[in-house]
Amino acid sequence: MSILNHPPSEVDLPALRGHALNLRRKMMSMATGKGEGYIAQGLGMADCLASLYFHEMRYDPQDPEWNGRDRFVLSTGHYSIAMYAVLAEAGIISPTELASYGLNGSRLPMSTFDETPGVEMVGGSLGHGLGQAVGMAMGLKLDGSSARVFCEFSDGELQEGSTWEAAMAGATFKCDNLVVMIDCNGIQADGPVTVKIEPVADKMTAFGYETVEINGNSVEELTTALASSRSPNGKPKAIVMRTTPGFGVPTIMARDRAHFVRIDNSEWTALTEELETHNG
Ligand SMILES: Cc1ncc(C[n+]2csc(CCOP(=O)(O)OP(=O)(O)O)c2C)c(N)n1
Ligand SMILES: [Mg+2]
Repeated sequence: MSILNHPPSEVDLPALRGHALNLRRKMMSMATGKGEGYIAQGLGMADCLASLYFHEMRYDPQDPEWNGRDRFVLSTGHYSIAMYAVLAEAGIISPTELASYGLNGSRLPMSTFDETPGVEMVGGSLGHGLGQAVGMAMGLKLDGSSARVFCEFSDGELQEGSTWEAAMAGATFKCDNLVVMIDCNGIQADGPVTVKIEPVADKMTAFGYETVEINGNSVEELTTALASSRSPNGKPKAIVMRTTPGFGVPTIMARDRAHFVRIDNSEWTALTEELETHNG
């Protein structure tokens, strides 16, 4: 059995940046011709996913159900484009399958479904990822497993009571095998986050989490934060990630309303070139 990245080796930042660029390339190609979609969030999450799947997490691409695997719980099902890109980059699904993203009958629907290999929960209804992740973390501990649970959720989901209930449970039940990664990208559906959620880091600390706040588009800061999340000290960990929607493609970064971007077929070639020029 090939077990990746355990214990994590020395950080190879250029390799991680290379993976993040590959993820962005895959996402751009999946989004091309779709006309509209969640490309901006996907591009914003690429560095986080590269750091998790190519440095921090333990899993077996040949056996995605392997019980000893670390779990990655993507709470924001609409970020599926990023999830599929990393599953292909990690060898859990085939890169050729990415062409079926969002098509009828595909295993890669626009919002995640747990029958897709490597996907841990059904997405779509927001505010449920952390509750499920806490349950997984508790179950793994009861089983005596050393596997960990990494749970992404969003700033928009910080406006949902279920997220805070789950956060309290994670601390109450001493889930030190749980790392929450909060994607604070500053937007929700129609524009900027509406209900005041700040200061996110202070709130997570008050809820019993060992918390750091970082630039979520820096693999250096991400891997440092992940390294500090490993201690089995009875506390769950929180990484507050400040990310920029569209990161890597300046024209998408400059979009005012980036939640569900509309892009003409004629624009994709230039945008894909921008990714290469900006990151090459
Ligand atoms: C429970 C629930 N309420 C509303 C929606 C509709 N919805 C889909 S995405 C979204 C935006 C939520 O904000 P965030 O998760 O921060 O997403 P971002 O805009 O950053 O992609 C909303 C309200 C939903 N999917 N689930
Ligand atoms: Mg958001």
